[in-house]
Amino acid sequence: MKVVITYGTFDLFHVGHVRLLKRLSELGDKLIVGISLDEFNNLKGKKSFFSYEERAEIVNACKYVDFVFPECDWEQKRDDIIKYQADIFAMGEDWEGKFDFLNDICDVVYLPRTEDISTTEIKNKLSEL
Ligand code: C2G
Repeated sequence: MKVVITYGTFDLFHVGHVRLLKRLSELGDKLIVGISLDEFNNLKGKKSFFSYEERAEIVNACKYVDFVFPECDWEQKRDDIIKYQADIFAMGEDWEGKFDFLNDICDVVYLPRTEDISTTEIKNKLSEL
């Protein structure tokens, strides 16, 4: 059973998120996703439109995802990988290199992002309506 782990805010769930989760699910047998708590988003300098609970419910409803859990801080990844026995840690390539320090306990993979869509762009376009 190959377990893939990833993390994100996943606010205003869009095709960029779906396509990434689909590709991640194809890397293994089980995909687990850490969803950023609202408090952690504040640390990331992000304010999400949907609450943690709503974002977790939406991502958990995605057919490519097997399990979601809270992402509370930057430091929990190593413990999570061990706790969930993850074989692959994967993120979109905007994080390229940022998590290579985890490669002593799992494979670290960065996948191409989907161009021309992001939560920020959606918010900007909506504000112009
Ligand atoms: N993503 C993507 N294509 C897009 C937008 C996002 O592939 N057009 C990917 C990102 O690369 C990331 C995932 O979708 O791997 C989630 O993106 P965000 O919700 O923006 O997550 P982020 O704020 O980057 O939080 O500890 C890691 C952080 O929690 C990641």
